[in-house]
Amino acid sequence: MDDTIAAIATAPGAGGIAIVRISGPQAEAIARYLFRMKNGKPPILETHHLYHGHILSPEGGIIIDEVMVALMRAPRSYTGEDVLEIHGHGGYLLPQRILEEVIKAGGRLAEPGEFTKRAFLNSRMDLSQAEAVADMIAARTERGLELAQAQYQGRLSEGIEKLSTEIADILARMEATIDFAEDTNDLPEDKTIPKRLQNIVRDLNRLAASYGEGKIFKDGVSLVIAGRTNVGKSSLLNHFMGRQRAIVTPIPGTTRDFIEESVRIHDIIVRLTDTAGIRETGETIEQAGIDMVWKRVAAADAVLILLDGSEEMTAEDIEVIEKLHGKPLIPVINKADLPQILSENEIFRILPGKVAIRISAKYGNGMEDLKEAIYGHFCQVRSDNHSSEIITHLRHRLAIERAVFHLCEATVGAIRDVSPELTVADLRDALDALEEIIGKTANDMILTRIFASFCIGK
Ligand SMILES: Nc1nc2c(ncn2[C@@H]2O[C@H](COP(=O)(O)OP(=O)(O)O)[C@@H](O)[C@H]2O)c(=O)[nH]1
Ligand SMILES: [Mg+2]
Repeated sequence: MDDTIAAIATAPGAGGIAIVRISGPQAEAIARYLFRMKNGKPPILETHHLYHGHILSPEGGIIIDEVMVALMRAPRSYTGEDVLEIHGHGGYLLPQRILEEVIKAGGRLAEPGEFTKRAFLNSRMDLSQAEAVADMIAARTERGLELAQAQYQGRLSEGIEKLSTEIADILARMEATIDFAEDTNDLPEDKTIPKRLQNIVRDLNRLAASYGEGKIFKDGVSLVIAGRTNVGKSSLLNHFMGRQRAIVTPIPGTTRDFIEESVRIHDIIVRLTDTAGIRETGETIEQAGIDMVWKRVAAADAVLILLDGSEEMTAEDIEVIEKLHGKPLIPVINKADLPQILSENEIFRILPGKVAIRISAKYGNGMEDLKEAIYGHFCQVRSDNHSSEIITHLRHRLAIERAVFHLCEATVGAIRDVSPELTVADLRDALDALEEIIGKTANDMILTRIFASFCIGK
């Protein structure tokens, strides 16, 4: 970390302002080298002040951009190092040219997430907070943002710290027992330990279980619209999009490729995929499209199975439904504007426990009900009670599950009164697992993986 990193911190493209961010020991020297005040003099930079002037190319003294610069001296900065921000005009080339000068002056191009990685390594935030920075940037729904912000503000860290402290306390007691036993052979047994361990396990299990919901809010869900040809799959996608996104014709086999678009239903993002209609076909291109449907279906969180209400169920419909066996299904009957032949009972017979929703993709009838059904499928209750803690990262869930495993072993050990040394080892492992979440024990590989998914300049 003794080099100085630099990157454009704002989104690329046309925009009012772009910021080049620099962090490291050379930050101030780079400012003094490239930046001149309006009177042509190099600046005397007070920390956390904005200065107006120019970035000049040192070789020819040519003005590259009119800018404001701010130096934030260590440790009071995002990374905990000296940080320089150059606020110039936005655009395709200007920020790039400033960055090039910064690199020539001794900076190095930052890797994705490297600023935040340094912030973590300098203890400006813990690892779960660093992850939340990326989540806040990526959030596309209010709920997703809210969860990211809570994590950034340290809510998860606090919960984990609290449970870790409890484990550490039990660990200390167990260790004392071991030492004591050596002296006197008289074990002052603590009967409350198994109960205390079970309480921790209960809290951790609750947290691990919240991942299902947390993931939905953070990453959204994928829903494939499947069905035989001509039931109205593309019409449905178009209705969701509010525009003519997919081609709709009365000719079966119109859609060959799949089309994926995101729509928002309340506070979740649903990635909808319109697919080729499933039928027997001798046509190579169409068959390739149909093969792809099954790949999409395999990866989807759920499948919306669309049927044509104006016709009897066909052998193809039944075949599609049979092939979808085991996949979470949302049955929908389309073309409700036409005289209806297909009954809900028939669906109920083939898909026990499922109630189909009747819509008209062409005219929009029943679309609100459908949205509620889709939402309800993924989030059991639409709660405005946001108080309970929710985790959104698989990494966190796996660490929690590992901690639970060791805590259960420790509990069994404590109850059966087996070797306290083994119980102590289990408690240590549980503690290690939990501390991995906040990065106290995270190794280089974990860090690399986490920060590689960040954007450059963050
Ligand atoms: N009457 C009626 N026709 C529809 C409805 N939805 C789709 N269609 C018609 O059914 C035909 C096939 O629609 P399309 O969306 O291409 O079906 P896909 O093959 O499943 O993608 C087109 O002629 C649509 O206009 C509907 O709700 N009502
Ligand atoms: Mg289609």
